[in-house]
Parts: sequence; structure tokens; C-alpha cells
Amino acid sequence: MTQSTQTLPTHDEIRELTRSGLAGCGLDLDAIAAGTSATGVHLRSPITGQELGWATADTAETAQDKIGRAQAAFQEWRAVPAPVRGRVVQRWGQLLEEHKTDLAALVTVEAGKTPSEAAGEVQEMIDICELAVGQSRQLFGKTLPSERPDHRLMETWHPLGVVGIISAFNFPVAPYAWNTALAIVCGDPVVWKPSELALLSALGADALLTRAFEECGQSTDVNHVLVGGREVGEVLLDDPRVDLVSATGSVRMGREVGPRVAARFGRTLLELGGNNAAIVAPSADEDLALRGVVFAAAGTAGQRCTTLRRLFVHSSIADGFVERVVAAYRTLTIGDPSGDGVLVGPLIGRGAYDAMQSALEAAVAQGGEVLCGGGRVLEAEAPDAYYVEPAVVRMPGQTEIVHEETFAPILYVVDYDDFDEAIRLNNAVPQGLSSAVFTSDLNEAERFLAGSDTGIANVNIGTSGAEIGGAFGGNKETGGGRESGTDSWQAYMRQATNTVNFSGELPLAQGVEFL
Ligand code: UN1
Repeated sequence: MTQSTQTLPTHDEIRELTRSGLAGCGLDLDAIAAGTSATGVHLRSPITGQELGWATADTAETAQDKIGRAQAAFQEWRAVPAPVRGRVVQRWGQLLEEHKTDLAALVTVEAGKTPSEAAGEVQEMIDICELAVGQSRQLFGKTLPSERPDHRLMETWHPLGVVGIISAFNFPVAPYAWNTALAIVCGDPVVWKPSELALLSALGADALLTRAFEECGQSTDVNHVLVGGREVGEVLLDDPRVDLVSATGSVRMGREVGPRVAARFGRTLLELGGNNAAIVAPSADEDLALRGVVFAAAGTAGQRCTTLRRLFVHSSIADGFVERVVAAYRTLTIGDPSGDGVLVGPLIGRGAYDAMQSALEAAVAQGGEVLCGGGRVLEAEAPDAYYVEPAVVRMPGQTEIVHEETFAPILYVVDYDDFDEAIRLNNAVPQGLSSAVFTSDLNEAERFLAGSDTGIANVNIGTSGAEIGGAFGGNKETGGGRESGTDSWQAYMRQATNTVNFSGELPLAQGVEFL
């Protein structure tokens, strides 16, 4: 039997955790939660499902005002030397380190993550700050040989303008920080529309950034948060003063964001849904594969964009391996994410629970067998919170439902016989974020890395838990954007190609003669 903790925190305990997390970030819960249901954003924890109050939302006018202030700040900020801009990010990183527990507590309260995973998310913020500080001295272009004598040809990078960020509830602060730390060193102000489901984490992260700006003696108009739902996000999409919209969320959301911003020739950076797969080959170290699979599939209650959702196991080992996965699932403790030994917290809410149930029904209708999980637990203790047992479903093939991303812990298992067939199955979905192979066969590993069409492809590591040093993002319906490491900084800058003539004459390119 899967275990669940029998006790959930009381509402007062959640409130206290929230209050102290916010206080650590210099904020006051009562002041934030002083809005009304008429004009506000509902503050709620998925741990108990109970409300923490209402925060006053932005209107279209106040949102536009913030964008205007950001745009005005751009003129000043872009003129600050990049390494000096980097000092603000360096200070932000230090403050995040000092207040890691405070911010992680807010992530636990709002996203339902275990303290270890919540701290890991804040660590991603600290890591990207470190990377961005280094990057602030390396916003380099290229110098190229000109075809003309005494000419210099070069590419240079310049601050872009206001960056709009839209982020999701499941990683309420890390993807925001990937964007923000780089945008700031690149000379861009940021206007952030966080998920209204995780507003307090957002306000905490932003408050620490504002403090960093203040302490460094720089303008506090470079960073802004928009409070509200869809309507407020739409202001960012449509305002021509927002040069880049970087959005994390569902494919459905991306389908709206992409064309709408493109219609005004704005730029987008999209990090959308994943439907990530792992292949377990006969030569795999099964102990290692088991741990990799269970963390990637059931960790974070299946609510990562990198969550493992499809597992292809070679038919020669499938029965035994799947049995071990199911046995491991039965040892997972579900419940209060801060509880002792708990590894699986709540789903974000009723919508996620309903989507999980419909997907399981569809899977069964399509010939699947639910080997474990799927049921709700702790319903009596917290009727408005949605705790589920992570599910493993053995499928007869990659049926229609397996092509969909359901943002809940369902792992579909499909047997394969031929390695190329497994790679074909891996690629045969519309999403393209992350994939993995577990194998000790070098040829298979290399064939997988060359053949998998996802933005992230791993060997002997699960699909989730990427480090910030590599570019993060996916292909196909995942949206094509790349965030965090390597060259991702270029998305936040305007590129120019420059030709300088120091010949005293005017030779034309391509040998053209004129005048
Ligand atoms: C997300 O779920 O939106 O690779 C981001 C990972 C994390 C980031 C996930 N570093 O799982």
C-alpha cells in the first residue's frame, strides 16, 4: 500500500509558515492579503486547500503604468555598464542564499513542494545569478574578416528593452529567475506576470530583487510584478513597449501567446508543455534506472514540465522492471510536503485531479491496465486539497491519450522490441522537451542522442532536474525557446552587424561599381 501521512498542517500553521516566509523577504502577509474577492487574486495553499486571503490585482491601467515605468527605466539601465549591472544580480544571489528557507517556505505553501524540492528551486535561482554575473563580463560579439581592404566587420549585442515574463505555478520562481538574471545583466527591465496560484512566492522573490537594486544604488523601476490573471497577462502580450515576452506554461497558452505577440512583431521565448519519455534498454543498470524513473515520474507530484510521462521498456526485462517500479511507488509517502519522509505533495487543485481521472479513464478505454495509484487520499482530512497516489499504467502501445500531457503523476509504460522503434516512439508525440535512455551500450546511447528530437536528451539520468548551465527548452510544440545557460542570453539582446571602413575609399561589397 502507498502510505499517506494522516495529519495535515492546520490552517493556522500554513498561515504562520507563509507569514514568516514573507517576513523574511521583508513583506507582510496581512498587508498583501488585504484585497477583496471583487478585485483580487485568491491566495490559497494546495496543502490544505484553504484560503489565505485576497491580494489586490492590477488593472489594465496600473499594468500599463508599470510597463511605462519599466520602459522609462530602460534608458537609464541600458547605459549602466554590464559588469555594474551584474553587481545587482550578484547581490540578489546573496540575498536569495540568505533567505533561501523563507522563499522555499513560500514555494512549499503555494506549489506544495517538499522543502527539499522547494530549496532546490531557490538553488536554481542562486545558480543562475552566479552564471549571469559571469555573463555580465561576456556579452561578446564576433569580429569577422571583411572582403574589403581596411574594413572591419563585427557583430555587437545591445540591450533589447522591456522583457515581459509569464510564469507557471509549478516552478513559481526558478524560470522567472533564469529570465530575470540574464535580462538584467543584458540591460533590460523586467515586468513579471507570475501565476496567480503562486503570487506570494513571486512577491517574495521580487522583494529581494528590489532590495538588491536599492542596496546597489540603482533604480528600483527596473523590476515590476503584475498581480492578476489572464487579463493582466494579456496587457503584456499586446503592449508594443514590451519587446520580448518569455512565457512558461501549457501548449494551449503558447498557441495564444505566440501569434498574438508576433502580430505586433514582438519577440517570444516559449517554454511550453512536455511529454517526456525514457527508454530502459536490456543492458541498463536497473537499480539506477529505477531511481531515475521514480524521481522523474512521481517527484513533484508529476507537476514538472520535465516530468517523465512515458516509459519504454525492452520486452525482455519489462515485466520484472515494471514490477519494481510499482513496488517503489508503493513505498512513496504522500501528504503534507513538509511532513517527515513525505515525497509526494498535493496536486495544485481540483482541475488537475479531474484531468488525471479523465486521462486514466481514457487510458483504460484504450486498453491500458492501471497497475497502481490514481486514487485520491486524505480527502476526509482536507476536502479542498487534492492528494493522489501516483499511477503506473501499462499500455498496449502508444495510444492517443499517451500523446497528451496530463499535468499529474501518470506514468504510461509501453514495451518495445527494437531500439529504433523505441526512438520512433519517443519522437512520435507533438511535444519535444526532454527524454532519456538508460543503457550501458555505448552504441545505443549515441544513437539515442542523435535520434531523439527533444531539446534535452540524457543518458542514464531521468528527464527532470536539469542544471542551469545548459540551455533549457524544447522543440516542436514545446515552443523552441531556450533559457538559462550557454547562449540563451542572446534572446535578451538586440544583435547588430557593423561594418567599419578605415580605408579612406568606398569600395562596394560584391565588387559593385557605382559613381
Ligand atoms: C519546469 O517544470 O517548468 O529540469 C521547469 C527541471 C527543473 C526545471 C523544470 N530544473 O526539472
